[in-house]
Amino acid sequence: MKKKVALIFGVTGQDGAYLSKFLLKKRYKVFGVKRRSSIINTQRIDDIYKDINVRSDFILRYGDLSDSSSIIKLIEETKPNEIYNLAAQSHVNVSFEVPEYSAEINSLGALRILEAIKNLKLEKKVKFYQAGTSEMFGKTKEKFQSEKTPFYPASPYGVSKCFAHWITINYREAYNIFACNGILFNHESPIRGETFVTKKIIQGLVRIKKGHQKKLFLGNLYSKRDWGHARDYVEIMWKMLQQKKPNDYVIGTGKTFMIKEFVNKSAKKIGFKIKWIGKGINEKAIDIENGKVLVECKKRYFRPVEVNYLKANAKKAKKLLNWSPKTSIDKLIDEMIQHELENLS
Ligand code: NAP
Ligand code: F7E
Repeated sequence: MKKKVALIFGVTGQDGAYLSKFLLKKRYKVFGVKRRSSIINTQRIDDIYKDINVRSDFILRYGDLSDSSSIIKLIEETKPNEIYNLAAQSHVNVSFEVPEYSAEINSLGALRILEAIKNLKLEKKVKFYQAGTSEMFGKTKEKFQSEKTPFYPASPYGVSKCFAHWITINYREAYNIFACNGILFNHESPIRGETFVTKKIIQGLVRIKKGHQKKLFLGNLYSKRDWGHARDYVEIMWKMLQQKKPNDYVIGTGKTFMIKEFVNKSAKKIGFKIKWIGKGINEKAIDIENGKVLVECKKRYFRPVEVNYLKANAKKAKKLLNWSPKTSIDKLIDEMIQHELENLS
């Protein structure tokens, strides 16, 4: 039987790596799109090449979401059954620094792929997944956020993803494209980017424990996030595209924790006994055993506007896709700590 073909934009990212492995296990042929970088940045997917069972089905191609010609060429040449748009300038705080670029890639990038799908005379109907985000809910006041919760984005990143969300729906309705939005809440893993808070906390605390770092600097300790595992979340991206009809789904655990609670849980597991002192920017975590400061706050890690509270209502995905997350926050932290210990250089 002929293998299904998937085209993944953003293959070098956290989700791109997990999704590639997931699809290769399902016997897909996977084309991954990477952008040119001045240094090789394929660490997250290098292990695929070591696996002789799958590496012949994994092909990397150059492309960029700012470049329509590369997108059109890639779709024409690879003839995918499924396209996953995971590519983005995905850092919320950085989006305040590079707002125009964030919109260019996150909003217009999605539009460029949809335009290519619409205009190309493809032999088979291609299915499209758009990586939406809980950041679109932003300053919401709702206790749980579902597909019905109005968006109130609070960063250029969040706003840019709202455009991508609505243009995906618009092209589905206008041109009958099989296009789905996954509205995914935060999902983490051992291969999460180092500047996202979970990875930063665990990497920092492990390095302090082993004498490779002195302190960890953080921003707002009081925002709350609904954290799941990326491995569980890529499965649902695929599942959305296996349904009879395209649809949009909220994906999250339905549990929420403060950044400070994440620090407390991680510190305990790494073997620290800590106490918090001070308030606001002067708040600090102290190692009770030796009195040293472990965590301090720094102004530069606070955002101009904060998303204070996110908690998913993923009942639609549970009902229609029979999906629920497999990994608890404790298991996620354990896995991330284990990875840091193994990779401490
Ligand atoms: P990530 O680790 O930051 O990966 C982003 C990917 O996009 C990387 O492969 C990056 O390439 C690529 N990329 C950036 N700019 C590009 C461009 N101009 N052209 C082509 N590729 C480009 O993000 P992630 O955590 O895997 O998230 C995947 C997607 O889901 C993103 O769209 C993100 O916004 C969205 N999302 C993430 C979460 C989450 O909690 N992780 C939640 C909801 C939604 P480089 O490696 O070269 O930088
Ligand atoms: O911040 C606070 C920060 O950068 C989480 C992206 O994948 O998930 C991610 O966006 C919280 C925020 O993730 C630091 O203020 C405190 O309240 O890990 P983060 P994010 O902004 O929620 C969504 C769903 C996406 O779609 C995005 O692509 O932690 N925080 N101190 C800090 N955050 C960072 N990064 N660094 C700190 O030092």
